[in-house]
Amino acid sequence: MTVTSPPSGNGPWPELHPPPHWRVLDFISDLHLQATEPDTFGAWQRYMASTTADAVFILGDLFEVWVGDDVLDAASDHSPDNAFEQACVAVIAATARTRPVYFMHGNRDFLVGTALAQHCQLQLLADPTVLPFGGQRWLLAHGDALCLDDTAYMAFRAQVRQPAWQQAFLAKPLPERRAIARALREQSAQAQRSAATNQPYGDVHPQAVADLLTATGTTTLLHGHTHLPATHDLGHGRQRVVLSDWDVTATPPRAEVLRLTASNTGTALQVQRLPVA
Ligand SMILES: [Mn+2]
Repeated sequence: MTVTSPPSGNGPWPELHPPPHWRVLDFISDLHLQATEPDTFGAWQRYMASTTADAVFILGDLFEVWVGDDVLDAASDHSPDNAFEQACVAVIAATARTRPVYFMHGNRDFLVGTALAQHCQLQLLADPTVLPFGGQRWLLAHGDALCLDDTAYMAFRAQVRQPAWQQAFLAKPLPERRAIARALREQSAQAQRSAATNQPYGDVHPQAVADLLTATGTTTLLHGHTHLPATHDLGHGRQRVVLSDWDVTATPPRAEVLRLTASNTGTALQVQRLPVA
């Protein structure tokens, strides 16, 4: 089923128009799947196999790192991480055979490309994307592009989102890419430890959020990235809904699906946070 529309006549913002029979949409993000955390993978695998939603939206950082779609060609990749990545891809493919699965890039998995999307029938979403659903206009985003106060990260993001940078990176041999990704993660872990605050991911910039809601004609921003799950009333009928990250081994475990359920008339809406662990 193809429901993604090209940018509408309302402006440059991509809009996704769900088919009218959709009632239940699931949103997840920031699972940071990695081979060293099999319990989080297991919880995600069980969720993906059992969800009854009409569609699943993954709003970024599904993977702790994604170094290029050529990891799908296992024969050319001798990393121990490869088997784990293949297992993740199989989970997506199995769910995508039963319902649409959408994917938006996060700051860890922005190199997920069209080859992976085709391989497992994943539908790529631009960041941000407007979603009219349940009588509201939602704005879906990963969230990192709105963390303007983290100037070091914003500079890094501007660099790595350039096609030329990505082409040069993807041209490197897989083992080298994995080593670079590892070094970057260690660097950012170091930076987090030495930061004055306890909040490693920064938070979204309130004015940037307000401006984006105005520009897109939306009322509710739905995003991940900050690992600060909450629903914020922004006044003027506006809200910011933040997804939970997943860490099944944390105390208490964090693993949550945000579910939107529209009434049969398609106008009333229920928002639920469903624990998965
Ligand atoms: Mn993120």
